[in-house]
Amino acid sequence: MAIMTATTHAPLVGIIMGSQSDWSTMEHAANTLRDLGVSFEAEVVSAHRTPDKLFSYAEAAAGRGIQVIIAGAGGAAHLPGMCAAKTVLPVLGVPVQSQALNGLDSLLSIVQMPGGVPVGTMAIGKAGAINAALLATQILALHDAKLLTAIEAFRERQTDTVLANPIPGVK
Ligand code: RP5
Repeated sequence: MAIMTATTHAPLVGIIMGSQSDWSTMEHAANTLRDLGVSFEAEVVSAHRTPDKLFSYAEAAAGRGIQVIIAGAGGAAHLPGMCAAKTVLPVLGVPVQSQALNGLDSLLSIVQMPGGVPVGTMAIGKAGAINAALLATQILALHDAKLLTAIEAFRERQTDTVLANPIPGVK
């Protein structure tokens, strides 16, 4: 079942994750896309528990109009790599912070793809989820002036916030 967070327009970005337990990380990607005005869908698709669903999702994504896939997983995180193996859409992998090894297992599982099947690997956890959404938007913005403006405005706000609060702990 899809997590009920998808935007109403035809989704350009597909967010998938290995488990419901990944949502507390991956919702940061969803929130960032929503703030930037990017249409997306979000769904649990597990490489290990629902492998057939993963194959059908990855095979059908481009035909449904998805342009970038963000895949988050933790532990033995095969989801981004297997998804990338079944589609030529860009796949951005988000290593979810695992309890046992703090996400180092997730990071190494996702980043060490064999030559020939790339996954754009983000940072572990929340920062990675946010950056996956920003990078997906930047990819879409190559052919979408509205999204380019949204990214430029985001950067400007970010810079202004830092410059307006130069002393740590004082707002
Ligand atoms: C991975 O196993 C998921 O991506 C998740 O990060 C991890 C643990 O899943 P649960 O046992 O919490 O469902 O496949």
